[in-house]
Amino acid sequence: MNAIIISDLHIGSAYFQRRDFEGFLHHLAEDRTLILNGDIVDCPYEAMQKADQQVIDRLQQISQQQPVVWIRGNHDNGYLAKILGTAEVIRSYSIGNRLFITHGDDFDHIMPRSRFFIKAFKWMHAMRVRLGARPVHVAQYAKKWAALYRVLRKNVMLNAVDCAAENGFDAVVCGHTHFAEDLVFKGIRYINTGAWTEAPMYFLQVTPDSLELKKAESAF
Ligand SMILES: [Mn+2]
Repeated sequence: MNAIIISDLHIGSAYFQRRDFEGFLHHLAEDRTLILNGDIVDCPYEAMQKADQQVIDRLQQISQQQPVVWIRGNHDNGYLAKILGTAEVIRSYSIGNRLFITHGDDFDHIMPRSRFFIKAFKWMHAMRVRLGARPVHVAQYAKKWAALYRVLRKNVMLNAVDCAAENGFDAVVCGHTHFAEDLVFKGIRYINTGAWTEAPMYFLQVTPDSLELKKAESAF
């Protein structure tokens, strides 16, 4: 199977790298399955501006020509009904026992338990931007808090690896943390495809015998 896996586009967010993504779709080979691994839209309850809606329309169009799999992320909740019929919408997907694909919010046991802290953190970030700090996605700002961010990332990775091992997979790919990485832990390969809210953006190229995490710019 030939597939391209991407995650965390956050279409509708001010930080969605739309032009780059349009270029990426333009160069997408027709013989690939496109796997959208969660958080494809930023806010399912808000109307999108025209340019963002056009990206969704383009994805729908692509799904009529080649297989598109939409894996639900925590941000996509509530959006699913609008695209049913054109793309397959699921919670996880697997390619044989080679690769387990899921967004990663199910592996995140920290953020859902820290709602108050996260709310306060987002508020602080929004205030900083309002007061003139460089506007970046809140996840990009959170990376400055390196120790804290590492704990969140590691938690998702450890649970993902355990899940893959228990279910007999060689590798697991997630998004959710907005941090691209490719490592091996306890003999399981863990890949994270990062996010399209800050450069560089990444995609995972799946061929019958390889998994390769690549920078999006290499696809143009
Ligand atoms: Mn996300």
